Amino acid sequence: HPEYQYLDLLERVLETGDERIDRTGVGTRSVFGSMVRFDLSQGHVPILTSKRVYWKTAVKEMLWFLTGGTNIQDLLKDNVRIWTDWPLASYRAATGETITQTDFERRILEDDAFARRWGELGPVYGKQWRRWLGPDGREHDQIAVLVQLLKNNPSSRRMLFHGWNVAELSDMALPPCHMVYQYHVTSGGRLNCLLFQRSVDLLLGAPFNFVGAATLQLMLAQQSKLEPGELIWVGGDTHLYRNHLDVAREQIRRDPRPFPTMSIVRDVPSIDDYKISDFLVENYDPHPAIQADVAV
Ligand code: DHF
Ligand code: TMP
Repeated sequence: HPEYQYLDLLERVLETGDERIDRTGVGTRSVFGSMVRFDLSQGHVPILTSKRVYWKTAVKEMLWFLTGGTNIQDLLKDNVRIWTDWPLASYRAATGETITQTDFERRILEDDAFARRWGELGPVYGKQWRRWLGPDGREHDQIAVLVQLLKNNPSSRRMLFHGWNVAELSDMALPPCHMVYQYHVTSGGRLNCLLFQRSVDLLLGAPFNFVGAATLQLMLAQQSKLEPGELIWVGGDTHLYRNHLDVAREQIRRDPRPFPTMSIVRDVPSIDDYKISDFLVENYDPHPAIQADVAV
C-alpha cells in the first residue's frame, strides 16, 4: 500500500531523527531529504487513511491559493481556520490583547478594515503564483503561463511555478513551505508533478500538502486534456514536533486502508472557475482523526 511510504517516513523520523530546538521553540526530530511517490493514474488520491484528513479543507486552501488571495478573511468565509494562528499571534504581540481565536475570527469576518489590517499574511503563495511582481512593475501569472505550456508545449522542461520570491520573503507571515511545483507530460499524455517542500511538519502539514498537490494536478490535467500520472513529493527538513511523537507512534500502528478516489464532476471552463462542489471523493474510510497542536 502506498501509504506505507508515509508511515515508514514517520517511523524513520521517530527512530533516526536528529533532535533540535527549532524556530517555534517546540523542538523537532528531523531527517533531511525524503521522497514519496503516488500514482494518480487509477483515480486514487493520497488522502491518508491512517487518520482522518479533512480533505475539503485542504482543497479549499488550494482553491484560495489559486484566487491569488493572501488574507485569511477569504478562508474564514469558507469556514477554513488553519491559517488563523499566525495573524492572531501578530495581533496579540502588537496589541498585548488576550483575544480568543473565536473572537479574533469573528472580527476578521465582520470588520473589513480590521481584516485588511490584521488578516493579511503578506505576499504568500497566492500573490507569488498569480501576481509575481517583476522589476519593471509588471505582474506575472505563473499559473496561467503553466496552463498555456501544458496545452501548447507539453514537452517543455520549463513547466513550473515558484513561491520563493527572495525580495519579498521578509514581508511574509511564513516563507513558503511547499515551494516549487514542476510538471512533466509523458508521450502517452500523462501529467506528472514533482513538488519540492523545503520544510515539512510531517504530522499536520504533509497530509494537507499531499491533498493540495494532488487536487491541483487533477485540475491542471482537466484543463490541458491530459490524464493524471504520478505525484512525486520531495521534502527537505522533514520533521516531527516533539509534542507529536506519541500520536505519531499511535498512527504507525494502524493498518492503512485503500486510498479513496477523487474526481472532478464538472467540465470546468478554466483554472479560475473551480469550486469545492466540483470535487467528489469516494470510498474514503479512514481511521479516526488524531488531535495535535500546531507549532506557531
Ligand atoms: N506551521 C506548522 N508548524 N505546521 C504546519 O503544518 C503549518 N501549516 C500551515 C501553516 N503553518 C504551519 C498551513 N497549513 C493545519 C493543517 C495545515 C496547515 C495549518 C494547520 C492543522 O492544524 N490541521 C489540523 C486541524 C485541521 C482542521 O481543523 O481542519 C489537523 O488535524 O489536520
Ligand atoms: P519554518 O518556516 O520555520 O520552516 O516553519 C514552517 C512550519 O510549517 C514547518 O514545521 C513546516 C510547516 N508547514 C508544512 O508542513 N506545510 C505547509 O503547507 C506549511 C505552510 C507549513
